[in-house]
Amino acid sequence: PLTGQMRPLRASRIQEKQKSCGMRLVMESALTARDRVGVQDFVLLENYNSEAAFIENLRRRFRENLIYTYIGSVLVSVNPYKELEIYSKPQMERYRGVSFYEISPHIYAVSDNTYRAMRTERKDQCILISGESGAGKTEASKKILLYYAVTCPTNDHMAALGDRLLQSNPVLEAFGNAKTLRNDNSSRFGKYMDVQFDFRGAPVGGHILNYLLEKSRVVHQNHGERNFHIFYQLLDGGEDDLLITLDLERNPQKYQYLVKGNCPRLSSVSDKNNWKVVMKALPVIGFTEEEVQKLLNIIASVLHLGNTQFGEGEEGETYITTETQIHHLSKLMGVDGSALGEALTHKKLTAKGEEMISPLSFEQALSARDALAKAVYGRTFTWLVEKINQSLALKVHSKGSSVIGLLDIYGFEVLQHNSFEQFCINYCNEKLQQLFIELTLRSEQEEYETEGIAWETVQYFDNKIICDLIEEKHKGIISILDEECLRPGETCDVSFLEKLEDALGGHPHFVTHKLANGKTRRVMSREEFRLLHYAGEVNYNVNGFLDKNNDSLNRNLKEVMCQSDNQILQHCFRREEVIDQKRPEMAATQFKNSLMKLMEILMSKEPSYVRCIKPNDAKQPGRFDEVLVRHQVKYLGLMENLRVRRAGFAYRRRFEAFLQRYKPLCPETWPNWHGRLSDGVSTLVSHLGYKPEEYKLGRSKIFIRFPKTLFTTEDALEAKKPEIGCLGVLYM
Ligand code: AOV
Ligand code: MG
Repeated sequence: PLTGQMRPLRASRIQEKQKSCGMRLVMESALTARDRVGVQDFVLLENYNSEAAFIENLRRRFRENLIYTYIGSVLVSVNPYKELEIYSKPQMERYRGVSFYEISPHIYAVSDNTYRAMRTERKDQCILISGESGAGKTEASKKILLYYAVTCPTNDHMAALGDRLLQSNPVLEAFGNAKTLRNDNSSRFGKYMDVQFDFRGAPVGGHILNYLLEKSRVVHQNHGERNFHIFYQLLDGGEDDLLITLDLERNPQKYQYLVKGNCPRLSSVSDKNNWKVVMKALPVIGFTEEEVQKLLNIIASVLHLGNTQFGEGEEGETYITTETQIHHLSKLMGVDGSALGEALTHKKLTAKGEEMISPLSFEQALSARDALAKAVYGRTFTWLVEKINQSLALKVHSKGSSVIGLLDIYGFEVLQHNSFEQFCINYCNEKLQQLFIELTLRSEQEEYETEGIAWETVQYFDNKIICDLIEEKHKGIISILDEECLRPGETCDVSFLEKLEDALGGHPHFVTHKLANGKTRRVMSREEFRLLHYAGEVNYNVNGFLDKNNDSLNRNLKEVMCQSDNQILQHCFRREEVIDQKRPEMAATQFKNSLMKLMEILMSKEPSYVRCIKPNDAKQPGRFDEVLVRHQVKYLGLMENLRVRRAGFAYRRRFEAFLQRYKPLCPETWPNWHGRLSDGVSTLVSHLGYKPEEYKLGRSKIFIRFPKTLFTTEDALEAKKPEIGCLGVLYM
């Protein structure tokens, strides 16, 4: 029970702490402060089984701009959709070397704890950031990187590395992010970045793995969406002279590849400013002037390709109606114009050892043109990542180095019209959720085991069944898709759907218009299948699945491209590829294999989690849409996460830390305890009157079952040593 004397004391501590956190003053007593701002760690919620209490806690904190809350060591983050004054350098300093529980939750705390774990345990770490599109993953990953670049010691000859790490972001975002309906700066590729540290803890190298760029965006955008940022940046920010050499006009509406979404400008970002940022960043990462020029030539070529139009002759032959575009293309891509024109309207076949040229239909020519644009852009993006990797590569081999990996992928998304890309993106999110389930449950279980504490199982939804549905050999959706792509004869998207129905009809997570009794489900189109993902139901339209999975480019187009005198294109289109007749892996299988490798990488490291939540669909500050948040809390498995964490014990601390903090409360442990640590803790808690059911001693940690026990102890400490006690912090 709180005495009259203690209350104001505690409130003053809170005020002080809040002042130092730059937060608003709380004038009322501590209890109201807690009512107002909730608890900083969900394990301290009295009613931890209640979803309503969970959401109420999030809501209260969100209202007070406290966007971060823990579930044990997992950080839950709610996108504020406004700039908060919590990311400054002094804030970074506050988090350096400070333990989780001593200070309010923050992305910097996760960054710092991960860094210290890497240093002290000498084990590679990774930070996995998940959440749906627009929830704040990319922003979180940038803040982590910034924290390391600013706070870590620098290695003299590597001083510029932090800079290069940071500068790689705007470049990759310009080429790999775009405005979607969900997010004005949506990542359209997956990114895993390793930061390497030397034995002194200085960042000395980096490496990026990129995953499946959404290339289809180059040639088509849904209404209200844009192409990749770089196109608009170039048109808006490029100097007049530059645009003249690229034969470009400033108005994006002039370009077919930019008008589909009818959304040339963004209110939230300035393309012109971002152009400057990108142009400044490129040389920092080591791009030569010539490389930048070649890169921009390619970007301009893509726009010119989009404006290349075809006509249909009387005998069904296709010809190019925009010769000027071919002229521009020939100049910018450094290829032979007539060969390019020929390759855009004809295809080369080899039949019985003989080469034959056959004309393309109008439709085929359009899709050959789009395929070229996608290939050129996609491969240039890969080149860009390689180039950045060269610049970040570990220059001197350093002994005893360790790694922190950062994963920032595209979030789960459900659009009006979902296609192959959404299928891949959502599959990727399933895999990540699977990893979360395995690792959080496993590590929790392991902790109880190593500490010798009895454990109760918690029920949770395991999404392995959905992962299998998608990726299983021979039976999964990807296998069936590949088979259909390779099957000779007439295959089409609809025949693929039929194959899916035959193989997967009746699967609990797979639905089509066909009902089990042979009737049809009216609400579903005959071109769709629905997957019941962990995060919700998504209808996928099969149109384009085969083409996108095949991802092929006519051979004669490849031939033209590999003769280019643009070094980047030479690098992207290799002669060997034309000679080699072996079919490369299909897109979905490639993606699946790269995800498997990623899972292996992540499993070999010690994970930390950031779970991002999107508070509203309007991208607006201050709006907390409870229905939307509840849905995310549910599918992210946060309640289960909390239950697992609490399945016994709300709170745990290493003996030495516990003793150090509370030893003033017991004459036998104050000022110093000289015996075994566990005996010290034992002595201390029996003096405090802990009942046997309230706590357990493991091998190296004390586990406390109820938050109340800890609160009472903190109160006692506060009363005795107001300068030490900082329970207020537990409430923030
Ligand atoms: P995402 O990475 O999770 O979506 P972002 O990190 O791009 O989402 O966040 C979307 C937008 O929300 C940003 O552009 C910011 O305007 C705002 N935002 C996010 N986090 C913060 C923060 N901590 N402080 C202020 N504003 C923030 V996606 O890549 O679409 O899956 O695919
Ligand atoms: Mg993102």
